[in-house]
Amino acid sequence: MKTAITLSQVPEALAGPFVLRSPLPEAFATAAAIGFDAVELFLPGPDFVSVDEVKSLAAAHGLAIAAVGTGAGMLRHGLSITDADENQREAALNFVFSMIDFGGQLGAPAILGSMQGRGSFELLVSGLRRCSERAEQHSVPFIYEPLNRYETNLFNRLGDAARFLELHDLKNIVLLADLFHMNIEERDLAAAIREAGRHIGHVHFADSNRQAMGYGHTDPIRVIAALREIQYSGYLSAEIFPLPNPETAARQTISSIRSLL
Ligand code: LER
Ligand code: MN
Repeated sequence: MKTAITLSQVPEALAGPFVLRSPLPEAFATAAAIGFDAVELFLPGPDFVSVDEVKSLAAAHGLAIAAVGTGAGMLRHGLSITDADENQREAALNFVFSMIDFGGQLGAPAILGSMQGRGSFELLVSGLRRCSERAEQHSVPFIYEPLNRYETNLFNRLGDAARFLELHDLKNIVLLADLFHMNIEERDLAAAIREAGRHIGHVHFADSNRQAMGYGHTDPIRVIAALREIQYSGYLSAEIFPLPNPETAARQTISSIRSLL
């Protein structure tokens, strides 16, 4: 398993669970200095920074790009891919496609989190199919993230989402196991991880209160044991609040992961 840390450049996401928020050169340097393998990028859109600039920052600091978020489409433009209005849906899909293309050039998958909205399963499956095909063009998967009940009416639990992917034969879509959402929705984090098994392609590594692992009441030993059991080899990405400050939260994440792996 590899380590990653969230890096946001979205002013509207100041209250969000993103650790590093300084300008990109400084944020990349901090992530590397603390010992992360990768950064997970949360950007305002695909034109905020060029792919070449991200590539050169990543190379200079020996970091990979773990994934790119798409939530700015919701936060900044109020878009969701399950909107009842067809024009809004298409605008949402085009935003997600643009982030898939941005990430794809970096070898990084894009994530559908809040942009799934609060719509119907029919619209979710047709939107996911189109995102999956778009990601396939870059030979990367597309990541679907079940969220807690306060953020979506769609999938709140990993096992339900895994069965949905199988039912609709969505082979290029992987699930994001966000331990914060899971702490609200799952009976047992480790059992949910084993149930979703090979479908899990990304992990948001957060304690129960969405702070760095070790600052809440999640038992990370059982979580890591379940991830090992399903032979998960992807990222443990710290999508957490920068508390008590970004550097301490980042260092706590790394020391927790080092003690677990
Ligand atoms: C995004 O990864 C996430 O977990 C959501 O809660 C953001 O709204
Ligand atoms: Mn998440």
